[in-house]
This record gives sequence, structure tokens and C-alpha cells, in this order.
Amino acid sequence: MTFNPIILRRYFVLGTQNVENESQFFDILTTALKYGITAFQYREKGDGALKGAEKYRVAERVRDLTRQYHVPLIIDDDIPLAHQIHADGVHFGQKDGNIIENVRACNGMFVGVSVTTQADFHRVQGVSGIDYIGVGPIFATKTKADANPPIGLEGLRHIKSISDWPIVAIGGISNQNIDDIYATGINGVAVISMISAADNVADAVINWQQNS
Ligand code: TPS
Repeated sequence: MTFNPIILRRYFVLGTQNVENESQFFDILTTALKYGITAFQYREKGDGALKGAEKYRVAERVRDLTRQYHVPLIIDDDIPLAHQIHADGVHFGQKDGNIIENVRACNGMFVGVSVTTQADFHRVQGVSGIDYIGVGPIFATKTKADANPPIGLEGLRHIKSISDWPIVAIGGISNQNIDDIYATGINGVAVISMISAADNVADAVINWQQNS
């Protein structure tokens, strides 16, 4: 799939480790797709994450569901899985191996890379084949155990000022601060807990659509 930055607008990230069980995972994902997320990242990582055949089985169902709703599917840091299930893109962290080799191995799929600091940005600057950067954490997040210190709106504005890549902001984004994020003029917002921990997932996604 050719990359269009419009898909970054409402970018939902989820793995089974973020929720109670697999059935809740698919309930939340289906609701999010139905009410208007524009991209989905399957991120099976951290304590309680599935591996091997189990991860593959869930990923296949995720592929079918995202196709049904015409929403692009991005796989976090798993190139073989992404190829196997014909994902649209792959997302990498700064510690997920060599970015030039990763980009090469993603032939046909688009590529996103996480950036926290200016040093991270300079590490990937000039690498061709990167389609967007995920900038954050913007605010404190409880969802990623090994998260870097938050960079705040100032940090986001700074990376935006030096980057030619489309930007999706992530980390600690909630109803309380999402307007400030969009106001910076970045392409989109990525969230886990704003949706996965909402009392009412449908309302949360509808609200997101109205605020974006
Ligand atoms: C597009 N990342 C940075 S903060 C965070 C994650 C997973 C936790 C967000 O949870 N950019 C993209 N994808 C990624 N996986 C990352 C960065 C890494 P919450 O919204 O609950 O704070």
C-alpha cells in the first residue's frame, strides 16, 4: 500500500496484553474500527504478550477485521509476521535493530519509526524509505513499561520544526490534552489507553472523531 499521511489522524494501537482477554481485545478493536479509527497498529509486546502461533492466529483475525473496515494495518516490530499476514506497514522503535536493514526488509510495506529526542531524530534523519515518525511519549504514560521521559508539547513542537516526515504524536494522550496536540498541526494522534481503558469504547471513539 502506498502511504498516505491522512491515515495517521486517529491511529489506534493495541495488543492482547493491554486488555483482560482475547475476546475483549476483539470487542474493542471491532468497536474502534466501526466508529472511525484511521489506522490500527497490532502491538503484541511486554508482560503477557502472545508469541509464536498464538500471536500469528490473533494477527490473522486482525488482518481480516481491518480489511473489512478498509483500515490500514501496521505491525509493531515483527517483519516476518507482517509479510505473512500481508500487513500494510511496520512500526519500529529506536531499539528494534538497524533501521536501514529494517526498511529494506519491509519491501512493499510502509515504515514508521519512534522518535523521542532530537538525538533519536538525527539517528534516522536521511534514511530513505521511512514514511512517518511516531513522536513521544508526549505526556507520562502507564502503558509502556520502558517508556522514555515525556517530552511535552514543547518537545513535540521542536521535533515538528526539524522534521519533514509526517508525524503522529503518542503517549499519555487523553481527552484532557488531545486538543492541544492537534493544535500543534501534526498529522495525527496515536493512543492505547484513551480507547482501551475507556468506560464506553464507542463513545470514546466517537468523541475522538469529533475532536480531530
Ligand atoms: C506510532 N510508544 C510510545 S509511547 C507508547 C508507545 C507504544 C504508549 C502509548 O500508550 N509511536 C507509534 N507506535 C508506537 N508503538 C510507539 C510510538 C511507542 P498510551 O496511549 O496509553 O499512553
